[in-house]
Amino acid sequence: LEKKGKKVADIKDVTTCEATGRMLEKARRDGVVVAFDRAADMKPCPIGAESACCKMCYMGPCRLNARDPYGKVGVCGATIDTIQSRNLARMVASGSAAHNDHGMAVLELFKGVANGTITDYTIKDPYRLEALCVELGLEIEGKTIQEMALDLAEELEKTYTQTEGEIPFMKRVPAKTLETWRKLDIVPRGAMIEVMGIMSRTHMGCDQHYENITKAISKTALADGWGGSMVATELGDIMFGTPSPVQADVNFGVLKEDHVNVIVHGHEPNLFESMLVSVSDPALVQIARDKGAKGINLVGMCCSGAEMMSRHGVPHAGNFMSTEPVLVTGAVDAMAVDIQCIQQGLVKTAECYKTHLITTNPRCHIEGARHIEFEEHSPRECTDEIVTLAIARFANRGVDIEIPQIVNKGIHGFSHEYINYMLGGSFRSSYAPLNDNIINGRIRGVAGVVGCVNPRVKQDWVHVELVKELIKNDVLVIQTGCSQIALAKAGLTVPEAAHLAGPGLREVCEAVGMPPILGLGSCVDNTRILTAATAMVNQGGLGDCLADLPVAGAAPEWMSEKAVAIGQYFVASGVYTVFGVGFPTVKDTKFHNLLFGGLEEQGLGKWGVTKDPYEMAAMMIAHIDKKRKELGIDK
Ligand code: SF4
Ligand code: MSK
Repeated sequence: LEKKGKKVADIKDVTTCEATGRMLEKARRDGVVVAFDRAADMKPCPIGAESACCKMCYMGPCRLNARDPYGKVGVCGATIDTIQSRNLARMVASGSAAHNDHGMAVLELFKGVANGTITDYTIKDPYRLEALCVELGLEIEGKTIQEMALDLAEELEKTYTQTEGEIPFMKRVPAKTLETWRKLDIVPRGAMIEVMGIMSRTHMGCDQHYENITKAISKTALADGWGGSMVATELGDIMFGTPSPVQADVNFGVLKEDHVNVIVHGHEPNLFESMLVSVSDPALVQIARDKGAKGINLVGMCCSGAEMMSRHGVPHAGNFMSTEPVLVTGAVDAMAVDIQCIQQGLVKTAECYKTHLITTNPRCHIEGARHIEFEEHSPRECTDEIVTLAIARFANRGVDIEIPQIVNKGIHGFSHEYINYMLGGSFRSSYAPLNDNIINGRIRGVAGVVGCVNPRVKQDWVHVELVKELIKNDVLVIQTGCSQIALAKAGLTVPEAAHLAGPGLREVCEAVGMPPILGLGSCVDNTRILTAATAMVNQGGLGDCLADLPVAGAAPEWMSEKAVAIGQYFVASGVYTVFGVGFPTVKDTKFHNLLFGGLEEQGLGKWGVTKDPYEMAAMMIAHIDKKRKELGIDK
């Protein structure tokens, strides 16, 4: 790039991940360009960054002036508030659609397992199945596991297809929160109709009142968090097992030069579960050995990696921004991808290092990548073929291998059920219960720190600094997705990290033997945070709705539309949610003020934004303290 007069990333400014940094240096030497370099060469459009442009029709695109937002309107007369609310609505629709599409695929898989047409997966947690049936009001008396599963599948399908009424998981929502949603008319009917509704109302010349559009935004986001994502988490646990704490290795050092290395990257657990079976197949292992390998090494990345690490302790190589640099090691024999957060740039990087990049999902083909379709009725056909390709590449690598020998050990897999159990079986029992510890002030509050990494900020740095600051101030941190991996790489997902916590939190962590940072799984598993928060309300002593809780959320390095949908479902659920990097609105406009304050006045949560991790922590802690004061537990 430099030779062509283009800007390149200064490595020390773009990542705090040492392994990623070393591979960026190698990429330079090898003449390979990755996303950090493309970001340095691609200045974000300042008008788009603040969502002051509209391309909803071809009378435009229309650009407004973010410095004088009310000085101009679009050709049709659309104001800045209409334009930005429509834009955000479409981001939420896309993010919610992505999670719901994923959740629907998990439901289809579950149906196949229940009716016996899919035989490669089973129901691993029948107790969880039964408990969920009871929670959703389904009759279980005298029913077999299969009958319960079929009833549950039929009920949960409404999450997507229902066109009137309320989605099934509204039965989980605390009564007062649900009452607020009903009053505001933001209870989702079904994901499909809510996503369709957004696409329809944001068409040129339709909904042009930012307040009405904001209602649709909340509804569609809630159809994600309490809808498709929640279904994916619950059914994933029923089929593949509910996570409980497990030790796992994280970082590039999990790759092994003398093994065939297979990486799975994406979001769907079924590809990964079947790959786990393929890499353990004695026949395939023998072929690998015959080719000179010591074995086959399966490693995860991004969110399906976080899910498998949390559930089974499968090693994890790194988060989203490390997916290209990991290929620069030359040690990856195959990278199998499914859906979401798969950068197209992987194709070229994989080509440079002769790695097989294989797409597996009908919804995600990439030009230049080999496609081997994954089919649930015969999943091993796909995963065995990928392993076979990886073995062949191992036998014939022909590239320099350089693996940064960095491995961080950590404890992951804190499902909400386990947090409940770990803290005393009930949040208000006498042994270190979470609610009691919040009420007595040892734990100041709870923060969900989640979300992506983004080359517009230094990789992992905002996550790590924010979390350190929170735990130092006695705030228990729960995590998912790429953020969880950032903290794991910083070595903080271990009980010994309690020494970095404030005195109260440290005491609780030491009594229970837990880290001050609890990793829950993938970004879809943010629903575990909603469920844990619901349990806190139900166990009493901390108010009677989610908005009363001394909790806050953050996505310090967000980048995806899914992150916006997640942020909005937390805000609509009553949680103060702070984004780093930036936020796609123009400050001090009516729409911005509604999101950043008005929604809270309606009984929901609100948004916040800052790039600075210390300011972010201060904002979250101030909110937690405000809630403690309102609850009368600030002494
Ligand atoms: Fe411009 Fe209105 Fe068309 Fe948007 S909908 S591009 S503001 S004319
Ligand atoms: S993968 S959405 S970069 S968390 Fe879920 Fe990571 Fe964000 Fe993708």
